[in-house]
Amino acid sequence: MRGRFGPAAAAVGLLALAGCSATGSSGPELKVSGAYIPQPVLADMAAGYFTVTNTGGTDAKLTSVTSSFAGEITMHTTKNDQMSGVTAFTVPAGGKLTLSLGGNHLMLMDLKRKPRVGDKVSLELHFAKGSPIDVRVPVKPATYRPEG
Ligand SMILES: [Cu+2]
Repeated sequence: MRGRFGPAAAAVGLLALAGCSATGSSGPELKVSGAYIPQPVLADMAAGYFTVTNTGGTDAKLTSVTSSFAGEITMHTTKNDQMSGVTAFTVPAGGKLTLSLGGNHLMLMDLKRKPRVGDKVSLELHFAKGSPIDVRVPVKPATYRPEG
């Protein structure tokens, strides 16, 4: 584990670029931003939110998220106030995938310990094609709401 980033780096904009485009430039170009985990009420379960922007010319598919911090991470969508698991999220070409409060989200289960404000949790985003993207996700107060 690396040391903590300073306060400036903790401010949302966690950027991670997809692996070098060895497969050509027409593929998905992905960027992850605004990632955060609200400090959970329960010790062994938390939600996760972020945005994936795709500036490439091909749709990308987020197929799973893993972390050494959580025994299991599932992807959920919310419809009519009911959440249900999904096997993949699409990041449309020229568009974005948004995971946000009340909508799409991650569920992190079997946590190694209770995340506290200021912690950073490493998530690995796996896509149908290309290299996984590593994101260092800050834990925010439960009342935190991202701008915009
Ligand atoms: Cu859920």
